[in-house]
Amino acid sequence: MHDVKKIDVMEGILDENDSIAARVKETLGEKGILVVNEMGAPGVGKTTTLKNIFSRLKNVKPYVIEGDIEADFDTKDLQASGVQTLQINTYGSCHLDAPMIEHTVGKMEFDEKGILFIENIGNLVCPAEFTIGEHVMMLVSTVTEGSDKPYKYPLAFEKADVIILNKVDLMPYLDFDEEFYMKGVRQLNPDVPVFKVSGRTGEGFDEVTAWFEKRAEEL
Ligand SMILES: Nc1nc2c(ncn2[C@@H]2O[C@H](COP(=O)(O)OP(=O)(O)OP(=O)(O)O)[C@@H](O)[C@H]2O)c(=O)[nH]1
Ligand SMILES: [Mg+2]
Repeated sequence: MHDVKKIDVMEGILDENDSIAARVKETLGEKGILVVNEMGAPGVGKTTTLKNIFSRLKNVKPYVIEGDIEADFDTKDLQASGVQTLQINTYGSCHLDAPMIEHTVGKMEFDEKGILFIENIGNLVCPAEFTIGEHVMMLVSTVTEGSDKPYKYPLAFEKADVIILNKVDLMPYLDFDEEFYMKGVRQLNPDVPVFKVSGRTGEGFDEVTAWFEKRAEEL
């Protein structure tokens, strides 16, 4: 016979994560830095979304932390455009956590008020479960994923403060059912703003950028 003891470890780990996240949020908020946790499945256009926002930001300085399991293509891409970008590689973990962010933030130089965009690991499940110190949870979703995603992956849609529906330039070639998609979104998150955009044509990004500038001003 084996003695089986149940040890509730998850709760302790999540408590620790949440208290560090609260510290990150408060410290950066006091410096005038709005923290954005950008989530979305692999390839939905998270980096493309950042580039479209950055080329339109007028009064607010962008900063970036890039999360990837491996490699640093997106970081090099954003650094080339002059944006201070630091890389986190998790080498396996499917999400970023608050200790990783606090450590990386400690290496950054915030010389002006602005917005820190944290591109989370490409994944529609795990990142939604961990707060990392964000003021704003941004979900990037796309018409190429299919219109049933809010129903299948509800947590990310429920937690989002803003949803970007990307790749609308591809709508004519797909069977994306916008009404069904929006019904699913509204069931979970009645008031969340949803911006229809194309990272390819730039459509919709003036409105997205204005939304973020307003949030940064309100901080
Ligand atoms: N047609 C079209 N292609 C797009 C659009 N946005 C992004 N793409 C393409 O989609 C691919 C993935 O875009 P990324 O911005 O790298 O996506 P990501 O979510 O950052 O990807 P990971 O970081 O690997 O998870 C690239 O080939 C982009 O050029 C869009 O609005 N329309
Ligand atoms: Mg990317």
